Parts: sequence; C-alpha cells; structure tokens
Amino acid sequence: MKWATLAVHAGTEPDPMTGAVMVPVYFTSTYAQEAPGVHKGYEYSRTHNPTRTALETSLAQLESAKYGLAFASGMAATDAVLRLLRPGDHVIVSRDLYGGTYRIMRQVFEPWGLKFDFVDTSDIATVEGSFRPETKMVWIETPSNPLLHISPIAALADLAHTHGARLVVDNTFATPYLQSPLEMGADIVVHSATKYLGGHSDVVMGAIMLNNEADYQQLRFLQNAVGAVPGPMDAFLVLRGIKTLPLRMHKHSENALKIAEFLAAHPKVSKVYYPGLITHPQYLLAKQQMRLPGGMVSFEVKVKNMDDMKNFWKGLRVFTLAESLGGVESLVNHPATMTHASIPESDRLALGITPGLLRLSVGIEDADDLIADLKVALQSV
Ligand code: P1T
Repeated sequence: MKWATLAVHAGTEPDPMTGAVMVPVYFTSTYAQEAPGVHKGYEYSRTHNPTRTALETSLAQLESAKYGLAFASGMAATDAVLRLLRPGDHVIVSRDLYGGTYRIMRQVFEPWGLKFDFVDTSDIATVEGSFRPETKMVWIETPSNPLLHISPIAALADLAHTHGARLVVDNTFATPYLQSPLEMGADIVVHSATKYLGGHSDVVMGAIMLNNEADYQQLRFLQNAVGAVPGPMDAFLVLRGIKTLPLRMHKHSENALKIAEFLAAHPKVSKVYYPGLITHPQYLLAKQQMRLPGGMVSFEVKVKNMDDMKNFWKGLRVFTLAESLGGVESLVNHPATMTHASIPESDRLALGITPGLLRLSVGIEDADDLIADLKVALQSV
C-alpha cells in the first residue's frame, strides 16, 4: 500500500461491535474479567488500551517497523530507549540536538552511569574516531534541532553495527513521511509525536518504532513498569493527525522553501539553515535520504543586542513566539533562551546557537502572508 493510503487506514479498521469508522476513545482504566486472568486481551489501561493499540499499530506501519510504542511524551520515549543500556555503556550523540535530550543525557543518565560524547554526526570520520569498546549506541537527530544538520543514516547504521552498537534516529523533524530510518538500517526510531505526527499543537506524546524483538519486549516492559503512557484522548488525536500528515508535510515543505529563499536574500539575515537550499552543506545527502526537506528553517539575524531581537518578535502578527513545532500554525523560537537554554552558553556558541539565531516552524498558512510578516518584523530590527 502507498504511504498516503496507509496514513489514513493503518490501525483503524471499522469497530467490530458498532461499525464506527473512527476508532472509539476508550475512556476506561480497567476491563471486566470472566475469571482471574481470563479477559479479551485488556486488563488495565497502563498496560494496554484499545485506542492506544490502534495508534501503536499505525505508528509501526508508517515507519515500516514490526513494533510501535506510544509514550506520554517524546522525553518519556527517549528515557525508555536510554534504559536499554547499562551503567558503564557509552553513547555517541549528535552535537546539535534538542536541549531536553541533552539535559536528560547529562543530568539524568550521566549520574546513573552512562557516558556520552556529543560529536558532529554529519561527519563519518568523527563518529568512527569516537567509538570505544563500551560504545553501545549512536544517537542522531537528522535534521537536527535547531541547526538542521543532516547525518548519513545508512552509513552510520553500518558503522554502528560493525562496532556492535545500535543506531537510534530521532525522526521528529523529518516525520516518517519524509524519511524512513529503519529502511536505511537504523535500529530504533524515536519521535516527539507532539510535533508533526499530532500536527495541531494540542497534544504531548512520544513514540518508538523498531524491529528487534528483544528490544521491543524490554521497551514494552518499561512502558508498563514505569507507566509514562498517553491517555486515550491523546492517542485519538495523534491517530487523527496522522491521517493528514502527507498533505501537511507537502505544504510545510513548500512554504519553508519559499521562506528560506526569501531569508537568504534579505540584507539583515547573515545565515539560513534549511536542507532544501542548495547552499546547505548536506543538500545532496538530504535529497537522497529525505522525500522533501521539511518545514523547519533556522536563520541568524544581524543583531547588536537582545533588544533588537525583542523588536523582531514584537513585530510579528502571524508567527507566534513559542516553543515546540510541527503544528499547522507558524511558530518562531529563540533557541538560546528557550528550547536550548539548558545547554551551557559556551557549548551553545561553539555550535552556532547564537543570540541572533531564530528557528521557524513554518505552518500551512499562505506563504505570502508568512513572508510579509517576516518582512515587517525584520524591518524593526
Ligand atoms: O516535548 P516532547 O514531546 O517531550 O519531545 C521532546 C523532543 C524530542 N526530540 C526532538 C527532536 C524535539 O524537538 C523534542 C521537543 N522539542 C521542542 C519542544 C522544541 O521546541 O524544540
């Protein structure tokens, strides 16, 4: 089946009892049993819930995975994947990545005994040189948050496997519609489903997709044992969001390219980061491993101080200053003080997360209105 058909139908057979076309929202914490242990496959909603099961089936099919698991947030999914490791294990991680992922690694899992090296994973030689005997995982974001670096998934999967390590891809920015890491050899895909999968900025959720049976069993165990599960209403909302994912991703990408081109030609903009621009250092790699370049654009404004930045977002009428991304509405984020504030300033500056850096989550509005909005805001800088 082709992707757009799967997005609409995966996991959602008409309800066998009533014929309801949409999966019902099963608002129940528990399920009647005929005798202890004799039931219809559902005992307690931390363990399983039919609305969540439908979503997990859909998530697996969209990533061409055997298994899909839904978690209460992207961070809960990240937490579960890192718990596959043991104290003493070493992880090679993309240097440019979501601040919350950096924080959980440095402040939760380092004290627990994992070791992390944050390196430029777009460069194979750098990754190769970072392996140690105890390296058990390579963790990449591609495109990365917020600088849209692209890492070569297939090559990194081969490299990780020759060292006996798993490759984990945070596929949040690309979505399963634009990029299929498991088909390129990755072992585990993680998502913040809060973003494009949900698509409407009305739910917080995470997801894990994978093929390995042993890792799946351990993650399923952790999902139930720890209990960071989404409720049925959230599962319903993401299931509904997924149905329009292909349509939305085309519009996000189309608008983002127009905006990136506009920004690249603007005298007050010193740098634009967008994998769909031919000037992006990994333009060809992005073209090869992504179906479209996506809806995220970062750029650097020529500012003298923070007051100049304040004038920028005060001037906006359509874009909203907010964290998060991937909804139908356009958002602007200031990584240095918002999403990436938990990264030490010196590390941020070394990466390129400067005070003048802005990240756009380009929505599905009319591109002319979005460009007009940015034009006015840039005038006030
Ligand atoms: O917010 P949550 O659903 O827990 O997902 C965390 C997460 C994981 N991975 C990536 C690539 C992410 O971007 C995020 C969340 N990011 C934001 C809130 C943000 O504005 O960048």
